[in-house]
Order: sequence, then structure tokens, then C-alpha cells
Amino acid sequence: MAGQSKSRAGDLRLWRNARLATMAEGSAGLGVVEHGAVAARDGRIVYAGPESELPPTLAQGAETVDCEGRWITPGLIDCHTHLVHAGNRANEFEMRLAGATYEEVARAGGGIVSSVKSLRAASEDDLVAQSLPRLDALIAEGATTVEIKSGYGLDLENEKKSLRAARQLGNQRPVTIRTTFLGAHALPPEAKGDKDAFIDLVAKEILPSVAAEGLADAVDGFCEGIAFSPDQMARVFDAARAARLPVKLHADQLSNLHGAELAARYGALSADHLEYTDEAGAAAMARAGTVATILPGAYYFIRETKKPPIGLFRQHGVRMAVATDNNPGTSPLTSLLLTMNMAATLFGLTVDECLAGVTREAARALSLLRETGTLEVGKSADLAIWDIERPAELVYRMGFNPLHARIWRGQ
Ligand code: DI6
Ligand code: FE
Repeated sequence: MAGQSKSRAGDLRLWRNARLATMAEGSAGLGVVEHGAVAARDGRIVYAGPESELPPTLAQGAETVDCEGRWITPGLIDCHTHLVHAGNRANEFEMRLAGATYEEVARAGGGIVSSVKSLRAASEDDLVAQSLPRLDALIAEGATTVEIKSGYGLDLENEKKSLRAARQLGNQRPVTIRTTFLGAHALPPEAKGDKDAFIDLVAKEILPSVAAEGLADAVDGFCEGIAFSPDQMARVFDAARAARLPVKLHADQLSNLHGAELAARYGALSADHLEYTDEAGAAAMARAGTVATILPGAYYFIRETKKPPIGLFRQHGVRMAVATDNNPGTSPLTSLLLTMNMAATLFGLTVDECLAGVTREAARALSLLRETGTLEVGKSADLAIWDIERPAELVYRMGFNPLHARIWRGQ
């Protein structure tokens, strides 16, 4: 049994003398507990609340950590990334700094298609090796769950390679990985401009095969003038429905094609970006319970000026998640802490909204709310322990990491 943990059945752990931001639904604000404790048995939370009310049976025999007054939040969740990719596009960044437009960059062989070329040339192991440092950067700031999309393969073999690489990342690190099939991301060169034929391929061949192998937990698409139309996306969503996979959508990022309404019509878990979403879109999302995933990194990096309609989301009661959108073209960002700062500074989200956005609401956007995202009994013991005096510090600082410890499934 060398190297095995000596845990007996009923392995009990206790974090005491802590301040908790439970993020529990229905509690005011962050669900703060000033003199709090969290107990976990076999990786599941069995208590989260005031230390004074901790049942004595949970205090006795537990492996105990004195948190010395530090704050505990749920482990952070990045619910929108394209983290599995090969190479980078720093060269395009330089071209843009020198004044080139996106079109010029694309004509020079850049854009998503250049990432497709790099990914197709990389082996699965190579992809894993190149992606690990990005995942490690998220983990180092307390992430315990990360969503990863395909979308740089754009054919059967390479989409599967991406999703397998994403699953492998989850085997190599103590983190929960959720995979999303993003076949309808861009048109590959071999499609020769025929978007409808490519959508057929995605909906009739690639998606069913990916689903049959259990490689994807959800299906996403890029609904945009430079990508696919709402009608084309609907064909992909019909195929997702037939495969019993939930959907998400890159919607209304650069123009208003009413992607938010399309997503809502299909009961999407989330619609993401949403800079150009209008009131009808926000209202439809509220009715459908579709989460609005806010991606300030992409907004910042491409110097977008139109902000997502945060006021409308609040007014209609749309839940908001916050994510990095880590990708080589429009958001080479691997920090959820900085992402929260951007969401607050650029879009005016409150500290409470930012923290909910990278915990509870991000879990909701991944259909994982019963499993993680808050400090509540029955959920996985995914915790982040912080060297801070108040939660606002997690949003306020830029480029500083106050993580003291990270617990995934109780370890
Ligand atoms: N929206 C984006 O901003 C990224 N993908 C997407 O659907 C861009 C991805 C890239 O440029 O590589
Ligand atoms: Fe994205």
C-alpha cells in the first residue's frame, strides 16, 4: 500500500477557524460565516457553517487544519476555455499592434485557421504537454473545475484528438474537466467556403461520433457573421438534442444575430460573450434559465467598445458567470482573478457578482451545480483558502495571487 493514503472508510477532514464565503443560494450576498468550519468525509462536504454549531462527532477523529482566520471560498470554476490548443498567435498580436486589421491578419494566414493548422500537426501527447502550463496557471489560483472546448480540429480525427487531450489533462491533474464539442467554430480550408456542407458534416457525422464515444459533455458553436448563422447553428443544436447533449453558444459577440434567443430556444446552459445582446435576448435567456457567461478578456484583448448589457441581465434576473475564454486569438488569459478584476472594472460587476460568476454561476453554466460551486452539504469538497482580509481583495488586485491552499475532492 506504499504511497496510498492511509484513509480508512469515513476519511474525515476538518478546516476550522476560517471565514467562509459559502456562495449558497438564498443566503445574502456571499453567504458569509465569520467563525466558520468546513468538514468533509470521503471528499464530500458534510458540514459548512458556524464552528460553534459543528456536531461533535465531526470534530472528533478528523484530520484538522487550523485556517488561522483565512477565508474559504468554493474552488474556482472556469466555465469557458479553449485551453487545448497548439502554438500561439503572438505574431498576429504584433501585426495588430503595427496597425494590421483582422482581415489583413487573416489574409496573411492568421486567425483561427492558423491555430487549426498547428493543432492538426500536433500529436495528442504534444497537445497535452502544451496545454498543461495553462491549466496549471488556473489551478495555481484556486481553480478546481475547468471547461475545455474543441474547435481547432474541425474534422473528425482532430476534434476527437482535442477532446481526448482535454480528458487526459483531467487525469494528469487534480481538477475536474468538462469537455465541450465546438465543431461549428470556423470553416476549415478543405470546406472551400461551403458553410452548409460543413455544418452537415458536423451535425451528421462528427457530433454523433463524438457523442457516441462519450468525449463531450456539451455542444457549443460560434454564431456570428464571420462564423455560422442562427439557422446553421440550429441544425447543430438539433443534432445535439438527438445525442442528448446540452448546448451552449458563442452569441452576439461582434454583432446582434439574436444568438441569445436561439440559445434560449434550445434551453442552452449558457450563452457567452453577449456584447450585442438586446432586451429581447436577455428576457428570453431569463425565461429559459440560460446563464450569461461574461468574457471580459476577449473584450479587452480585441479592444471591443460595446459592453454586454449587464443592466438588462440584472433587470431580467439572468444569472451571470465570468470566465477567461482562454484562447490563442482573442483572450490569451489564464487568470480567473484578473478576469474578475476586468469584469468589475470594465463592465461594473459587483464583487459579489464576480465571485458568484466564478463559483456558483459557473457551476450552473456547466450543469454542475449539484456537484460543486458552493460550500454546501453533499457537494464535492472543492475549496480555495485565501490569505486575504476581505473577499473584495480577490477582485481588486491585479497580478497578485493570495491563494494559500486548494482542496479538490477533499484532498
Ligand atoms: N470567439 C472568440 O472570440 C474565439 N472563438 C470564438 O468563438 C476566437 C478564437 C480564436 O481566434 O482562436
Ligand atoms: Fe470562446
